[in-house]
Amino acid sequence: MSERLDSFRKLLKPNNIDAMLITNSLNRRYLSGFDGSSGVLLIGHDQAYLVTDFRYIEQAKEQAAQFDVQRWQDDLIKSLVPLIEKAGWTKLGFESKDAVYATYQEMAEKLPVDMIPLEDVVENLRMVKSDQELKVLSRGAQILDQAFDYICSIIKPGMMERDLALELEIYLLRQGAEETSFRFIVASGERGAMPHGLASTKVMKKGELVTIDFGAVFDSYATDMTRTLSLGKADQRQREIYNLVREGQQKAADAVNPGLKGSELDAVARNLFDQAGYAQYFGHGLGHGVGLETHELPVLNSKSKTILQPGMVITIEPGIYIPGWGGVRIEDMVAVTDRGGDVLTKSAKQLINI
Ligand SMILES: [Mn+2]
Repeated sequence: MSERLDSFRKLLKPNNIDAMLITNSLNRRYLSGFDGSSGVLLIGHDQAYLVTDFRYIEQAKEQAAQFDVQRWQDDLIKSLVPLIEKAGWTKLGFESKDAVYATYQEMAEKLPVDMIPLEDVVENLRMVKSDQELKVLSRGAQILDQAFDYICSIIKPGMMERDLALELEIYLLRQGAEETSFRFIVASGERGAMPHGLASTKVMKKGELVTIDFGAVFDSYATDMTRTLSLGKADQRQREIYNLVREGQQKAADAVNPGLKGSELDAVARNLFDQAGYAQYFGHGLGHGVGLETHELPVLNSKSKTILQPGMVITIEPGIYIPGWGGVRIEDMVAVTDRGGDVLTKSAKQLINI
C-alpha cells in the first residue's frame, strides 16, 4: 500500500493540484486498503486522511495504518473544511467521473479551495498490476478453468439457460468466490446474436451453439472468461464461424506484447474477420482491463491509444454475432509480460461438442 500511496503522490504536481479527494470506493480501497462501505481519502504531499463514519473507525485504523483516520461528523463536507484549512491547500483535485452533481455543487460552494476535476488518476495506476495482484488474478483464472470443466460436465440439451447459470454460480461460490463478477451470459441458438444475452428461461436445444460468459471475484479481484459450446455435432456454418473467431482470438492473444498500441491489437482480430467478410458482425471492442473491477482500464478497441505495459491484465474477446443465426465469442484473460503475453485462462478452445 505504501508504494501505491507514493506513486499516487507523484501525480499531484503534474496535475497541478495540492491534494486530491478520492471518493470512488475501489480507488479508496486500492490506495488505503480500507474496504468499508463509506469513506473518502484526502491526500496531499504530507497528509493522508481517511474520513469515515462511526461504524468504521476501528476497521479503518486497522486496514489503513498509513492514514490518519478522522471521524465524519454530521456531514462529510463539514468534516473536510478544517482539514483543508489546516493544510492551506488552494487546489483540490476530485474524481469527476465519480462525482454526483449535487455533491459537487455543495463542495464547490462550501470547501475553502478550488475544486479541480480530474479523470482516471487512480484508474491509470490500477492498470498495471503488482506481482501480488497478478498472483490473485491468475489463481482466479484457474478456478474459472475448473468451472468450465464443471459446465461441460453438466450442460445438456433440454436444460434451461438460467439453470446452467445458477449451477455455475453455486459452483463458483463454493470455490471461494466472494460474488459473481456480473450476471452471467448464457446465450443459446439465435440468442447468441446478443453479445450480452443474459441467461434466460430458454431451453437449450441440440444443434445450437451456446455462449457462456462468466466470472467471479476472488480476494477482491474480478475474473472474466467466455467459451462457446456446441450441443450436438456442429454443422458446417457453425464450425466455420467458430473457427474464424477462434483464429482471431488466438492471433490476438499471440500478438500481446509490451509496446503494442491497443488499437493495433484490436486490429489483429478485426482485420482477419474483415478479410472473411464478417467484420460488420464484430461490433464491440477486442477487450478490456480486469482487476478490482471486471471492466477497467485499458479499453481495447479500434480507437485505443493505450500502449500495452508489463503487468496489465486484459481480456481478449472477439466475437461474431449474426441476427437470426446466433453468435460465437471466445474470451481469455491475458497478463502482459516483459516478453509477450501470459494467457491466464487455459481452457481448451477447440469447438467442444457436448
Ligand atoms: Mn469481458
